[in-house]
Amino acid sequence: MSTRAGFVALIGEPNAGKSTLLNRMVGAKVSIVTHKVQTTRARIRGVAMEGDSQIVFVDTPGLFQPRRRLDRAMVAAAWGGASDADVIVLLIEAHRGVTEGVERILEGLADVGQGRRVALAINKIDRVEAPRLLALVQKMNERFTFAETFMISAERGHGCDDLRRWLAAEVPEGPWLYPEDQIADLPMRMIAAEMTREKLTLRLHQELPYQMTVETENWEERKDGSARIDQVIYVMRDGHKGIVLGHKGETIKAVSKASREELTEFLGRRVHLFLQVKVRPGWLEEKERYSEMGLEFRDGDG
Ligand SMILES: Nc1nc2c(ncn2[C@@H]2O[C@H](COP(=O)(O)OP(=O)(O)OP(=O)(O)O)[C@@H](O)[C@H]2O)c(=O)[nH]1
Ligand SMILES: [Mg+2]
Repeated sequence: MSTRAGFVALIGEPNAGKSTLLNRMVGAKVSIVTHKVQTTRARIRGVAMEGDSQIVFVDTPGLFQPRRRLDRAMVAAAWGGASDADVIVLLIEAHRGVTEGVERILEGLADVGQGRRVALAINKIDRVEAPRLLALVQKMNERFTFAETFMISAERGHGCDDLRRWLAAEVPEGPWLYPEDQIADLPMRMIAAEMTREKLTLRLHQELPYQMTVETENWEERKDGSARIDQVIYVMRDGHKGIVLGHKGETIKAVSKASREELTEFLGRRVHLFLQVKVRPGWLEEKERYSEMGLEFRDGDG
């Protein structure tokens, strides 16, 4: 019997539920999720098996109109993910319908979708009534030739098995690309940094999550089987540092605890996590920060 394997890019506006879907497909939390937009910053791969098919899901940053250098690098990574994939799944939110952002993505797809199968996944169906959903399916299919339309709830799992089965038949014949038991291919140090960034994003308000980044500086395996992980949180201003630390250090303590707990569960062993906050006004313009995030830094792109 022949095997199949291929890449499936999940694209859509920020907050559409791409990372939630990736985690659901893989069956583990590989990509971080928050209720805020622009959570995912780089391409994140998660591997799912379905019968004889290996589906490599590529979670991408949301597509929006970029302003800053970081935004542009994120959007470029997302379109790059789509153009490298065998199949593209466009996620839209059932309750928001065809937004301006969705219109712009459809324009982009007219180009990037050429010669590629593109499926539509209407997500968050738990938030709308059936008649509205059917009208949306029709409207979207008038705008673009989707190979198939799925109505799903990534959070609750509705429709996700159907989508996975369909994708398993869509990826090309060929040998598997990863060992059967591998679920992600992001370096552990990056997954660990992402977990801390998620906890920070959940606790910090307004613009602050967009003005910080987290890096794992050091990872030490200890003789007793535990891991010591040192991370740096880069912020842009002194005032931000104070907010991240919180009154009497309460915020950073809570973040550290939540991140450590999740890392402990993920790694299946004890974790000692040390967080440090550094003020770095120009981090958004530093090449090294981008490579740590898994993004491309293009000169003259400022
Ligand atoms: N009600 C409902 N909420 C959902 C569903 N799927 C995802 N969400 C929520 O939508 C929010 C955004 O989810 P993410 O998975 O982070 O979205 P994303 O598309 O990866 O967002 P970016 O990384 O910012 O581009 C989170 O609060 C999720 O819990 C769903 O099926 N139903
Ligand atoms: Mg995401």
